[in-house]
Amino acid sequence: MVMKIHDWPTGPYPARVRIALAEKNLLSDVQFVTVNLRKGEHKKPDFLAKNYSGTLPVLELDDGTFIAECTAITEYLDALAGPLTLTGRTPREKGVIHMMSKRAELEVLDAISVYFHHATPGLGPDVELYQNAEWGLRQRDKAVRGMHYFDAVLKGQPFVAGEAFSMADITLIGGLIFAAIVKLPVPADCEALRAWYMRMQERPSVKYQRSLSAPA
Ligand code: GTS
Repeated sequence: MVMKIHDWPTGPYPARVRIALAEKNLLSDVQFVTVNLRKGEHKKPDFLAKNYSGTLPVLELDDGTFIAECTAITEYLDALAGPLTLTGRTPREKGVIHMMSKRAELEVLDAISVYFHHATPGLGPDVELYQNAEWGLRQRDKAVRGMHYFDAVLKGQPFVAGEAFSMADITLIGGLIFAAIVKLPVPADCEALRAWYMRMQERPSVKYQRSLSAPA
């Protein structure tokens, strides 16, 4: 079975799927196909036919099914190569992991993405056809508040969703990868968040992802 990942190698969202693939030992089962974001290839009809939202990454199965959205892709990969190590085994684990991952998206990763697209040059004038800098700056401030929230969470537990590494950690790692790209520092007083991120960087899956990284 060969799966394809439509991908932008240095992007923070694709990073989430690369980390999940490495965690599940599935890297040798996928073929990466680069879609050039800076050239706007993700907004062209060819690609929109694969993912209506015009975003990366997208997983393509060998039966022609396309799965977009990092959370959905991670859930698929986790179920494909069990045991379920990323998305929870019990109903309680599943609920908490999904909630915390969504919160990491809403409060940090997606907020930084809006900041990038609206209040910085983003992907350049050919791709960024509408920008609203005020909205972008508000989202940057939201992301900083989100970092403080996760700092408080991580003062009380070792991982974002509790006692074990999960998809929620991967999502927040994506947020901090994006923060580094846009040069938004993790506040100095977020000591628990910083310590958690240092620990995350010791994981082989994150080391592998970092070995690919260069500014997006
Ligand atoms: N909700 C989507 C997901 O979780 O997969 C968001 C995906 C997303 O925004 N991906 C970025 C994208 O396609 C890729 S990257 O910024 O991480 O490289 N951005 C292009 C755009 O025009 O929004």
